[in-house]
Amino acid sequence: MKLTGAQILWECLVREGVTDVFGYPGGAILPAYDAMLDYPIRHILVRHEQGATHMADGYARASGGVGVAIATSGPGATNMVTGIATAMMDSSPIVCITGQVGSRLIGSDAFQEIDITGITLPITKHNYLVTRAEDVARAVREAFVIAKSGRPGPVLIDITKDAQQASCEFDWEGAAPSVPGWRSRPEAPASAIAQAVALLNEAQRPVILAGHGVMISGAMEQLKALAERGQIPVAMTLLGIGCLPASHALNFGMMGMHGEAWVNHAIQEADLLIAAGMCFDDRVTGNLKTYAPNARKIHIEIDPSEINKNVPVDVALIGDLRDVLTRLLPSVAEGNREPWLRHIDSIKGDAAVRDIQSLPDDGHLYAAHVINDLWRATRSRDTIVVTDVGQHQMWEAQYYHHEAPRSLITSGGLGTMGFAVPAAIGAKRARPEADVWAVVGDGGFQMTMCELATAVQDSIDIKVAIINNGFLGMVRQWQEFFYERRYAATPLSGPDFVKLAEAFGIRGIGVTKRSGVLPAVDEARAHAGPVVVDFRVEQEDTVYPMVPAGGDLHAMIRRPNPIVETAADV
Ligand SMILES: Cc1cc2nc3c(=O)[nH]c(=O)nc-3n(C[C@H](O)[C@H](O)[C@H](O)COP(=O)(O)OP(=O)(O)OC[C@H]3O[C@@H](n4cnc5c(N)ncnc54)[C@H](O)[C@@H]3O)c2cc1C
Ligand SMILES: Cc1ncc(C[n+]2csc(CCOP(=O)(O)OP(=O)(O)O)c2C)c(N)n1
Ligand SMILES: [Mg+2]
Repeated sequence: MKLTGAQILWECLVREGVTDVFGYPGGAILPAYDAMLDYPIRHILVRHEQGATHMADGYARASGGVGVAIATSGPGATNMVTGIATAMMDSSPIVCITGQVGSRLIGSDAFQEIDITGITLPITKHNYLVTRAEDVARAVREAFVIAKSGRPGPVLIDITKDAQQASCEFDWEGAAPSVPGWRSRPEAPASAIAQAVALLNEAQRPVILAGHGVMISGAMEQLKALAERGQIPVAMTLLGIGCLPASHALNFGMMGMHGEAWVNHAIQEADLLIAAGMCFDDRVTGNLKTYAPNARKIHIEIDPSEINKNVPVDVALIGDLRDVLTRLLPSVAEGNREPWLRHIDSIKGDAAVRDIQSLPDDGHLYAAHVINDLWRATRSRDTIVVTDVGQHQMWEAQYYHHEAPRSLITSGGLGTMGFAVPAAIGAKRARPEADVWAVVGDGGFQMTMCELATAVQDSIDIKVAIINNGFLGMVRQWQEFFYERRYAATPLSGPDFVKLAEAFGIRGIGVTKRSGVLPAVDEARAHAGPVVVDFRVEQEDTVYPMVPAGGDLHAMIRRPNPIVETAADV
């Protein structure tokens, strides 16, 4: 069967199971757009190509599949860079397709010619420049294998205009992927498993550090079984949240810079850390020289380059987490670690009184209260929260208690402001039956709020909670602690978000009091179609605890007790 390169592209995408593509057209990708009309593909027209990549990313993270974004050459392609880097840092499988100028023009600085494979080389797992129709099918098939396999990540396929236009014989079988090494999943040797089991069984004060890899590998049951059999407390990274239900007795909460104080203390006092699908990010370890000084370390990880990268470990189990845990579990002895669990409970100490939740309603609206009430109002439903980056992101992690895997989607590694609204759109397309909330700061919202028009045009029913503190809050917090409250370029104005929502043709709700939070969430949920809720919160509230960057994990800045800082106090 003879097809054009453009037809082959869609033929292959459909065969890969793709139903939704997020994109924006232009000259160099026009042949592909023209051919698209003949295929069962839902194209979601974004307002900026960065949005397309975040939507593909949100789609991938919500579904566990691969998200697809498409753009034209030149500025279309360069606008994708931030979203590709975001996906790379968080191991999210997306395939980005870009048009390129005609192959004979390459290197001539042609109109909208840019070397996007060169630009994205360090931020993709792999990329392709396809200059012949004959090579389209193989590139697409390989791209899906590479994006999904091993440690997932983004792949870019740049297709010249003439390769899209030319015709050739379409041969799906003949284009079977030949990616050296992709079939060989690393497998931890039995001797290493035995070593790990020995460490586990003799440990008195073990802590499991559960990360994003638990979700990627689908090892939630195995992780729970390990924790329960060994009676081992589980701490999570930001990206690991949801891998064990928040209500599980052995789930102790988030670790790291804004993690729970008792979790960080437990890590520092532990005699064994079992790192499961997490990469010892600097937000997690703080000062490496003083990190978990008494602990032996087991690292279960699919990417060998992560082993000993930041934290030297005693036993490395390189392989898929679910496989490794399945092999390990039968030899793990039933643990009785009552004294250790009680000890961690005891170091919770004054955390409760320092918790902003414990303070009486003083008429101010705190972001933590908003998030906690959002959780209360949505917990009984299948809800995905997609956050942006900043203080609100940390409060979400602390005060929204996630029970299900993939129910929190957030940009951790790159920390990309502007992520939430488009990623929420992608998540909603992947899981239409779920309620999807974007929790976003007033800064990040203003970076990609144009995508509200996408939600309207394509009837994508997301709810947006703006945590509006009139500041680039997280940067303001750093200025408060480390720059003597010199607020350089962090006070932030914005439009009237309620009126803005109305201008987009969607429901806008403003909230200034705690008593207004639950009714607003209920109203938003009951409304069919996108809603923006503008929560006007305390301007100078601070995320506690905080480990200063590079500081010792146990030396956290704690919320002064008993206090709440308000703008009126300072
Ligand atoms: C403002 C801000 C503050 C932050 N504060 C914190 C904080 O306080 N605490 C915190 O935890 N994070 C925090 N983060 C996030 C932090 O920067 C990292 O993104 C996060 O800690 C990474 O989590 P992870 O290692 O679980 O995930 P990833 O970085 O996604 O790593 C996952 C690991 O799992 C491995 N893996 C993938 N698939 C498999 C498999 N099948 N089997 C085995 N292994 C696999 C991967 O190779 C990778 O090494 C913050 C981010 C921001 C923006
Ligand atoms: C694209 C981008 N630019 C800059 C930053 C640095 N940064 C991190 S948090 C933050 C402030 C975010 O402000 P806002 O969106 O209002 O959220 P808040 O912290 O107030 O909750 C900034 C500027 C970033 N993470 N991403
Ligand atoms: Mg803000």
